[in-house]
Amino acid sequence: MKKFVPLIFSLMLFSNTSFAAPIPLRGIVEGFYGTPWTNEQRIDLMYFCRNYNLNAYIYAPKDDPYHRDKWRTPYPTEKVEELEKLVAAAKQNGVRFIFAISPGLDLNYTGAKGDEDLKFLLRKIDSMYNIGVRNFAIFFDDLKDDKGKHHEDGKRHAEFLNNLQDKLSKYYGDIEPLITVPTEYYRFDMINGRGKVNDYTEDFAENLNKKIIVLYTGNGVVCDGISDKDFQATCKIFRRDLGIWWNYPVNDYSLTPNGNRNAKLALGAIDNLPTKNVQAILFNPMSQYNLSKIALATGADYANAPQIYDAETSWDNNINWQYGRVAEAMKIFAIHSRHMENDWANCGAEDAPEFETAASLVISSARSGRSLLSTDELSVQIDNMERAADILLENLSPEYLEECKPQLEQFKRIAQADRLALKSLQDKKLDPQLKILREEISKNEPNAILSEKVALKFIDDTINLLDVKKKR
Ligand code: 14T
Repeated sequence: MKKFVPLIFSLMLFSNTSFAAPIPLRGIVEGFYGTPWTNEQRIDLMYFCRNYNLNAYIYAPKDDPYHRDKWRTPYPTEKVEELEKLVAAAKQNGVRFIFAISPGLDLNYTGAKGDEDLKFLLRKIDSMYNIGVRNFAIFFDDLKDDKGKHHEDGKRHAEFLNNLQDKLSKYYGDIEPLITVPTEYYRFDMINGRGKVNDYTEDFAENLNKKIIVLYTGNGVVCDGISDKDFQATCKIFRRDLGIWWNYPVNDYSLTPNGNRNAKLALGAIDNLPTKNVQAILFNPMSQYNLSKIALATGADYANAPQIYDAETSWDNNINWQYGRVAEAMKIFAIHSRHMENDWANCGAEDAPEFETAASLVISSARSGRSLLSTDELSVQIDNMERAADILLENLSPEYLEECKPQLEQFKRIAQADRLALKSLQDKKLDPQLKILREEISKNEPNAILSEKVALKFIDDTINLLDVKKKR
């Protein structure tokens, strides 16, 4: 004991990591396009935040007309009453309710019109102040036109925010500093190819009041992480420690040929975020409220102890807590649906790496033309998938099932086709039923995407390999 105590103290003195220092402002930004969450879900989220030691919620649904398109228009009475309940729930649970407005589409900055617009904004803020809101955010994201041209220059945005900040500090004694997102909100949009900072960002950063918290999304809009080095470099541009708007598990960009949103579920862990000097972390979730809680819980673990966070452990523990007796089934489903990628987005660990390894072994063995080796592992994986789909379809509660039924049904179809693909490879003959199953899967892809490069690919690889009609 005598030796142990000094050891602990010297460890604390000499390690450069402070023990479990949480990120000061940490929580959720409801900032996605598409169907906003319901007020009941938001109230439930406040309890979730308390349980997970999160202390911030930003109200910024892109599809709330009063947030962006009609930002000048006051909320109708029923909406105000709803928000008032939510603000009270936030307060009860130790969560800052942060009200965001995105006025950038048609905001006037100067002259009589500028004065008038400032009044509109102050009026909207005052109506929220009256129901108990003490935190506000002004967002200038997604304002560029199709040619990438800006609505406004950076200095104008900065001066507008500074002026608003001064007014709010003067009129109200108890409002916390503003939070903002500039128009150039990801690093590769702030600098040119040679690393020089663009005018908008330079002017914005140079002029913005030091009190105002700036959020950015990383090197891209949806990217695979932010290194400490990149984070520090971006902080340097803004001459302050930044906050992060993290675009995972948001899936509003997961569009399908017929234009449905939210087709792929982001059920993985938050990972690869900076370990120090982060002022704020806000996770942008999926429209699927309940299913967002896997990633959000891991995000809370990260936000509460960035230096010791371990994504895999956090993911495993949180699914155990959230899903109880169906946790193992949920893990099998979730592992096939966590990597989000399109031509401009890339985030989340690869889907089902173990399936991928097992499938590649079988495919390359089949390609070699000799007798098929090592099918056991893949066979187990396929059985597990099918069983997991059934367990979840039968046991998930209605609110959860409602958010993932198409995906679970698709998961089952894919597993069944994988089973038939494996059998075809073993028989060295394509079962004609496999192509029919594959078409069924394609038909349902508009509503449900998962395991594209893994379990789905195994079916396609098999068809390509065995389909004699395809060969010359
Ligand atoms: F404010 C920002 F930090 C931000 O991320 N803005 C939007 C956000 O509302 C949306 O949910 C998110 C993911 O789609 O990305 C931003 O919106 C975009 C960005 C794009 F590059 C929408 C389409 C894009 F092509």
